[in-house]
Amino acid sequence: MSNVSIIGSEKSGRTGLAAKLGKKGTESDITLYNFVKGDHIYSFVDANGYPGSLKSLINAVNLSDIALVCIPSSGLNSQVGECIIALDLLGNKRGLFVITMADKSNPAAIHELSEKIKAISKGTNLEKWETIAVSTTSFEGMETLKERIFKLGDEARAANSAKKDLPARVIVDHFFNVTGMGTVALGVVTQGTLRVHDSMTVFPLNRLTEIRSIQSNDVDMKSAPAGTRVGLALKTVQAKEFDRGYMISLKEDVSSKLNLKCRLTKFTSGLGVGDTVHLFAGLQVMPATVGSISIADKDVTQAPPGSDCNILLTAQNSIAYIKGDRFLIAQLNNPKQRLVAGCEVV
Ligand SMILES: Nc1nc2c(ncn2[C@@H]2O[C@H](COP(=O)(O)OP(=O)(O)O)[C@@H](O)[C@H]2O)c(=O)[nH]1
Ligand SMILES: [Mg+2]
Repeated sequence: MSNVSIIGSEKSGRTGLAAKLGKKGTESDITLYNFVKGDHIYSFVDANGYPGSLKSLINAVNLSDIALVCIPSSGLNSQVGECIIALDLLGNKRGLFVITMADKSNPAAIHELSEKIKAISKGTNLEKWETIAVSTTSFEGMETLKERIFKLGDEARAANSAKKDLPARVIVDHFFNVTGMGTVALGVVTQGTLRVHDSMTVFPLNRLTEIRSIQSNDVDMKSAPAGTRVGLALKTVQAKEFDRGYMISLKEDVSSKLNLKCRLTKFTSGLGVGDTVHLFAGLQVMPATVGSISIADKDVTQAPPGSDCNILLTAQNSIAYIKGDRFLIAQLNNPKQRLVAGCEVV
């Protein structure tokens, strides 16, 4: 199984592309489209709430191993920049740039746009990503795009298979009650292998639960390895107790006070002690306040754009995480550049 986010600017053809790549499933501010190829399932996540909602973008990216960054053939804009920064700060993703609506352009203009994409992604984690031009009306490029996605899918599966013996951990994106079945949570196994009858805990709720059944793409499974999008029937927890981003895991740290090692983007206006920000941790998002900042072990009141610093952040509520998780800090009211920093818990 491979999870692929479809992101990019508004009206860049994201939803049109998603609908050509898979069959529509669960729908909210992120919409899922599934495609079965032989033994493998591809689950596409359309960040349809973006750019209005930054959360839609970050959730889609955090639910996937592969990202498709859509750029209309008419050209680049600041939203493409924001998507590149988000992927760079989160690190560790595979992906492609997809020039959409190629039917409305010409080869020379498309070549020029791919050069511009190369230039703006230089120095980021995305600098080696390939660019493919497609059209969902003339179908040009669609077969090449699929081939490249399947190749990245093979790489992502190999990477996930190296995580299958870690403790099982599921990130939850949707939850509801099903008559006769009880509480159902949808999400992705991010590490380990989840098995039917496993005793797990829902964090940060701290509630013991048992996995009654596991489904993937409507098929019952006895176990689900890292990288699988699953639907889980759960004991002893109600759907209304869930929130998006809750983790079904053996052990998580749960805290509202976080010591973070951060890298600020070059494009933010900076971060100051006392600033109110939004913390994105997995699919969890909440307001938080910057308590203190230090640069090279020296306390400061401001961290400038592009700097590395350590900050103490107090979030409004407890969040669930483990060491090594990557967070994002954003200022949602900043009209120019919402993303501030990428962080790791220390
Ligand atoms: N000519 C042409 N139009 C397209 C293509 N893909 C999408 N569109 C149109 O562009 C508009 C925006 O597409 P949509 O998929 O909703 O963009 P989104 O906002 O990124 O999800 C719609 O009117 C689509 O019909 C394409 O490949 N060629
Ligand atoms: Mg859309």
